Amino acid sequence: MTEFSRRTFMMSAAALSALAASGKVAFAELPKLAKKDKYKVGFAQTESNNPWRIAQTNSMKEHAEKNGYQLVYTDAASSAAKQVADVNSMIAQGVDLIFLAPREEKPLIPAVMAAKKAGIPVILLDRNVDPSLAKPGEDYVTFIGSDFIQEGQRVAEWLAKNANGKSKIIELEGTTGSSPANDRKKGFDDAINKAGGFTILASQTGDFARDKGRQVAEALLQAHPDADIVYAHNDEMAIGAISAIEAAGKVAGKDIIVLSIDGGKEAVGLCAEGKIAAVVECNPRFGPKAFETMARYAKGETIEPWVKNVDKFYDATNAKAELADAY
Ligand code: GYE
Repeated sequence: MTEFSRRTFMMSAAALSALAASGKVAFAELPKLAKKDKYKVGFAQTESNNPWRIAQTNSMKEHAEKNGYQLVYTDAASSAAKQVADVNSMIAQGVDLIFLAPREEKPLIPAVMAAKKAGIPVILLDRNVDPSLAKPGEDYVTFIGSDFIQEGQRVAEWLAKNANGKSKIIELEGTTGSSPANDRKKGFDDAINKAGGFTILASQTGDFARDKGRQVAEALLQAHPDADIVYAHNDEMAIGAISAIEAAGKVAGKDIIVLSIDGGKEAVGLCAEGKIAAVVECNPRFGPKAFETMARYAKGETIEPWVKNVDKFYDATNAKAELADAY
């Protein structure tokens, strides 16, 4: 070793260990994806307890098949711990790339990092991870999904224009610690506070699930009999809330305005019937974009940090006409 290269080596070794000690730097680069005709691809799903998830899974399976790729599919059955184990098993099976729908923002970080360490690129689908703990372009390729803050904002802005004197809100939050629950709350709450004249009486998680949403809505409607608006972070909880509203002897769409996000067929149908006032779509058909993004990455393209999905909006003005196209 020349004196110069020896010094450079020692300096960089010292600098690297200092950075490592600070915990701020990951050593490995974002894994690349080799060009192949056929791939073995993982899709780590969170759960299958609602039409949105089922539509997403079907879309992924359909497009894997179209490409002739082998799909290793797992269902974490609503457990972040199982989802981490699912990703580890995909790594052990030597998949070429992992599509991951991280159930919660923080608990799935170890899975993202384990794949990176194993040299397997990860594309996040539909939910994000904590941006302070893992980054697109460094730790995973990109996040494909909707703008959840904007979804919450769109609901709030619609409400500010169409509340007709109603003002007391019960909010049913999605899965605690998930990016759509965090962001749909932030987008809505900030916009509703900005609009002024509204009160959020209570805000509680219904875990994105129909029956949990029904139970929580029932308890909150009892505790707050003056509530006249229910904002649910997804269709399943909105539909659960309608059962709770009817059980309380009230009429959804008349006594209580119900607002939702997802835009599945059942909810758009309820919107056409007037029981749900407005729904922001959250498009679950990920297959085309997921596999197209993967192909771009395999070609060596630098992928933008966020591949955004575009969402529709349904209310009384278009729900009937749009019903046939809703998933
Ligand atoms: O709104 C919900 C699902 O992560 C965007 O998760 C997704 C959400 C969707 O369970 O219905």
